[in-house]
Parts: sequence; C-alpha cells; structure tokens
Amino acid sequence: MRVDVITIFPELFEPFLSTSLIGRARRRGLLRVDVHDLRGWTTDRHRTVDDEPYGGGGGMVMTAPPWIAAVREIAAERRPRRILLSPQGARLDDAKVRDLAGAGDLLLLCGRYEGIDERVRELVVDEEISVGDYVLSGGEVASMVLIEALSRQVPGVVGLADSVVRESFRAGSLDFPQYTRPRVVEGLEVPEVLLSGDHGAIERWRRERALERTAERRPDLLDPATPEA
Ligand code: 9D3
Repeated sequence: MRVDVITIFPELFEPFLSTSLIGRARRRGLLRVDVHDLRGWTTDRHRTVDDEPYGGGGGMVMTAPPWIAAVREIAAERRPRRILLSPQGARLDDAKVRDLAGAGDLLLLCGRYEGIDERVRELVVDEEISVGDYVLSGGEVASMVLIEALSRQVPGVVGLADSVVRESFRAGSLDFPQYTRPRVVEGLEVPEVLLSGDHGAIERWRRERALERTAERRPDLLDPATPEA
C-alpha cells in the first residue's frame, strides 16, 4: 500500500516512519509512505502557507492555492483517496481503518493553524477524518495514528502469531490482563490459573476477565446501543 502525506512539518515523520513495525514494513516494500512539504508548492519568496481569516477573528487560516497545487500534482497518476485529517471529520474506528486499508492508495492532508480554507475541501478532498474529541495542534499526529493502524492491516506487516490472536478477539472486547516474570511484584502474585498449565482453564479465565473488563469500562463495545460517556 502507498500513502502520501502533505504537511508543513515533514521532519515530524522521520523517526516514526523508520522505527519498529512501520520501519520494517517500509524496508520490506510492504508499505510506501512519501512525506511532502506543502511549502514546496508555494510561489512567493517567504513560502507563505497561511493568511488572516475573512470576516476577522483570531488565528490564521491555511491558504488554498498551495494545497490545491500539491494535491493535484501528487494525486495526478494514482488517484488516491484524498483524506483531510480534521476535527470536523468522522471519528476513526476499526471499521474505517479496515475500509481504508483495503481501498488502495491514500493521500493524507495535515492542516495546522485554525484550519484550512474551505475551498480546499470542496475541490480536492474526498473525506475528513478525526481521531477523537480532543484538540490537537494539527493533523500530523492524527495522520500517524491512521498510518500506524492501517499498516497493521497490510498483509505481512504484523507477524502471524500476533495476527492470529487478534483475529479471535477483534475490536469487540478489551484485552485480558497479562503477566510475565517475575512471579511476584511487590507482593502481588500472578493468578494461579496461569501457572497451572491447564490451557482450557486459562482460555476460560482470559475470556471471563476480558468480558468483565469490557462490561465495566466499555459497555458500548458489547452493546453498540449503549452511550459511550
Ligand atoms: C474544533 C476546534 N477548533 C475550534 C476553534 C479549533 C481547532 C483545533 C485544532 C482547529 C484545528 C485544530 C487542529 N487539529 C487537527 O488538525 C486535527 C484533529 C484534532 O484536533 N483532534 C482530533 N483529530 C484531529 S485530526 C486533525
């Protein structure tokens, strides 16, 4: 899968894209991510990307022309889905991640300041995505959330053992509690059943604990009709 990103802070992406699962996936050619500096499509001496809002009010708005030129040039041959990361977008969830992972190439637009000139949306954006109801300083971290979640759905990126475990659980419930050595931490023991070697009993215990936690903390996952907050 190929992802293009447009941002005024390309340097934010370098360590993220070179590390761990995503770094390995890129080196193996499973995932291609190209980050583009929006300022490359400015035409003035100061490489300006923002201006004052029509109608007044505080803050600055990203000006349309560099965005339109950048998206048109980058999207010219491959026709990617053009996605603006924005607080006005539909909240990202597991279903959307799977949808996007299977949808071919993506072009992610990361805004800064108070937002982007509305005509960018009208002319060169297919959809808008938010990563949650809290305020970020721009779309960059949100796009990394999306890239990380997407890359896990690309065949071969996540190891087989991990993916098999994930398949049996999916996003329908929270994880069961996990323990590793040492057996006692400040007087707290590992639950006896996990040391028993009885794989049926362990499996049941884990399923029960996962359900218990999910019912307590995220009842909306068990019954989507339940309100979240
Ligand atoms: C809705 C908030 N706006 C009210 C005046 C101001 C504003 C806040 C944050 C405008 C832009 C931003 C920058 N945020 C993003 O670009 C963003 C974001 C986010 O803030 N929260 C969750 N998901 C995302 S995706 C992109």
